[in-house]
Amino acid sequence: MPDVLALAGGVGGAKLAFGLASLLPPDRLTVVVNTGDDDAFHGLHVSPDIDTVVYTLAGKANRETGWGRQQDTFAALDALSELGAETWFRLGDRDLALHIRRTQLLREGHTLSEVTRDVCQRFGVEHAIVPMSDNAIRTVVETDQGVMSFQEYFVLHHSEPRVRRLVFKGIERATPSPWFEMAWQRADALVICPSNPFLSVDPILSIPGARNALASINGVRIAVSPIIGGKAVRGPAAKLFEQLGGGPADCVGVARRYAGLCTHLVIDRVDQALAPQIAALGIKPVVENTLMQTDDDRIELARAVLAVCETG
Ligand code: FO1
Repeated sequence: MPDVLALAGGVGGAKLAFGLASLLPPDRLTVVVNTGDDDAFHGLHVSPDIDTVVYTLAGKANRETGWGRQQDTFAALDALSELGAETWFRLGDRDLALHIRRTQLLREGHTLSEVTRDVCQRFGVEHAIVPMSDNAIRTVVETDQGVMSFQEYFVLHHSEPRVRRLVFKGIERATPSPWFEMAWQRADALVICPSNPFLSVDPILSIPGARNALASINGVRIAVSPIIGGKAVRGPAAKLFEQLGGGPADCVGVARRYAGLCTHLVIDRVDQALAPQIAALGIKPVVENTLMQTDDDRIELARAVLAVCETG
């Protein structure tokens, strides 16, 4: 059984992480999560991608949105709105409890890695879900409508502004979290979940030393394309290919971004005709159903990914 290091962003990443966690024992999987989307709301530290992965693995995620907790209520947010606070970022009551607790523990001097580990234990998640770094790294989006935080771009402005550049503020001085570094030293397979290559995966790869260390993992290094039939399952990944000069939004564009890092790329059956172009980039295409609508879909895709990890 391979020792897997998986890279994940929010909803798409969490779905494959769920599949991997269903098949691998806890000591064989580390999920390293993007924290570039982290932000402060109402004085609280919110880590949306970590929470999405934790809630999903804990069986607590809102299945309609993919983020936030199932059956949450919004009484606190309504009360905040009454008091004049901005409430475009929808934090449910139960979700808020996590941000209050996280903020309190961070203020007491604990690292984000330690807080995340504690939360996982309390939610009964045995697999390691770790932040990419314990340093503050913030994705700043430079657009035709001004410079904004990632959540302002994504939630407040619905990813509508045209993106000119992404800046991962704080990345130059950031170090990988201790569990990320341990995982890349130990892993014999790398799995890049179907997360946004620009907004979710690139921050992780941009931590000094990370991309080279991951490229040195001696084994299969496999990504799953988040682009199916030229469209992103969710979010702005497709338009970012066009806006940030990555060529057309298709799985070949995804392969180009991971060339030199990945040995394999899983593409959807609808993209089968593009397989030769991926092979021409030196990446082995693997054709599967990649749309994860049910828990069974998540597990089946994870099974296919792990089969490649074992056989190469
Ligand atoms: N996404 C939205 O589209 N609208 C929201 O109001 C929103 C609130 C929210 C609260 C907590 C949380 O953990 C995630 C939340 N998200 C929301 C999702 C979040 O913006 C994205 O998942 C990412 O950061 C991109 O991966």
